[in-house]
Amino acid sequence: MNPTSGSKRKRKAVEGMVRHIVADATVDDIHTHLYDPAFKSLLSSGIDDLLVYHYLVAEAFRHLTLPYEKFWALPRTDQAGLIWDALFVKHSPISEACRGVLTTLNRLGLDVRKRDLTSLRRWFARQDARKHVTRCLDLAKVGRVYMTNSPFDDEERTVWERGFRRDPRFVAALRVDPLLCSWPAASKRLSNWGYSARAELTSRSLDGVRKFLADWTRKIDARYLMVSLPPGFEYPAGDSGARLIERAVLPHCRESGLPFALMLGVKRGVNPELKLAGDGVGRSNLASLENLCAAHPANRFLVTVLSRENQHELCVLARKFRNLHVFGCWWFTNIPGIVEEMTRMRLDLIGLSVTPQHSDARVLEQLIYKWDHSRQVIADVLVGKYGDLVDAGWEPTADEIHRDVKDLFGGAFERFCRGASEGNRAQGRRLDRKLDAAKGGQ
Ligand code: RAT
Ligand code: ZN
Repeated sequence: MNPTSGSKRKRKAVEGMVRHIVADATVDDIHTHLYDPAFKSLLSSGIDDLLVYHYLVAEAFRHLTLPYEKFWALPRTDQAGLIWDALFVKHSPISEACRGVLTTLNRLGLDVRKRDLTSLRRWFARQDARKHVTRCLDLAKVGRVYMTNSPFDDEERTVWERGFRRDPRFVAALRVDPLLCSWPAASKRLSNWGYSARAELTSRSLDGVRKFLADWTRKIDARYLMVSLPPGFEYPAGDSGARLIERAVLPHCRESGLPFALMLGVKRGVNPELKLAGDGVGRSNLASLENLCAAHPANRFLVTVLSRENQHELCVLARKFRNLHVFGCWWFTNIPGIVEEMTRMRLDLIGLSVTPQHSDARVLEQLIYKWDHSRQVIADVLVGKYGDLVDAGWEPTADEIHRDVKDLFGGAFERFCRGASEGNRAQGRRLDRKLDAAKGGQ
């Protein structure tokens, strides 16, 4: 069907509205590695941190010839200098992560044409730390930043234990990877902290883990629990990870009314010499996620998957299970072509009950480019979607588009999380009584 000139005009008008609304909307960034400014140096910021971002480290080593250990032994400024030289001076910075540095500097009002690292450093050194945080959040139009908080990180734990005045823009998420991925070592740490945990997963150990999770959820006011898991993750299974999920993490989530976020498909340490930059990707077996969602209807799962090949299956699962909320284009999928493909697929299959993006920012200023670039792609996709509605005779109003974009930028996530705390506690308690009865019979 050929669009008439009237419908072409309407499409144009809708396009203008959509672009404007998406560009202006405040977003809640539901997964980052940023910290409340009270954590001081744990909140990375500045040109050297922007350059020594593990996404760029991996790219720079495509060109660098020095041994890995020599690179890591260098001071951070020298590492940054090498990356700058390899990726910005000797070659054009066209990869997504390189382009991100330029977008960021440009939006901060710096002249990137000069290619002058020293003057960039001088500019960052002059910034007032607190004001700079606000400026970056404002430029990115980010309302709330979800941190990734690990009690297993000694530096971070010390700050929580000391206590500090919270910045309400930074909210917490409790990261539990060491518990689920390296239980024997984690059990020792729990035991040193006074919890009844031993390498054998006895009822006492499980109680210790539940107590640990409850204490830390309360201490940091966690909004969800989270883990990233390798492609080989299986559920149900007899290993400690699967058992801890079933017997400690999920009961705790039901009890506290919090969702459990699963980030699936990371192969840790494919090249350990690259440190943080050495992780890879593998296709996950989403039958395990299906089993989790089906077996635990009183739990809610926030899920993102790293492999492009898993994306379609994940959307189909979300159509089957309303206790599953899909979020973000994670890490290697956070490149414009794939973000576009995934966003389109998600809107086609699950409509607006999704959170299309999170930033995964590790350096404060990255919020600016990650959200600039994502907004562009999300707007492009939405322009097409609303345009199709216009062709079908439906005229979306500005209010409706505002409402929808708000949902995509944190509203749907908020509602999903609220559902985890409201509707499911009673059902959760019933289930827990059953589990306890079963445990008693063992
Ligand atoms: O995207 C990243 O920065 C990765 O290094 C990971 O941290 C990943 O996002 C994760 O949370 O495991
Ligand atoms: Zn992350």
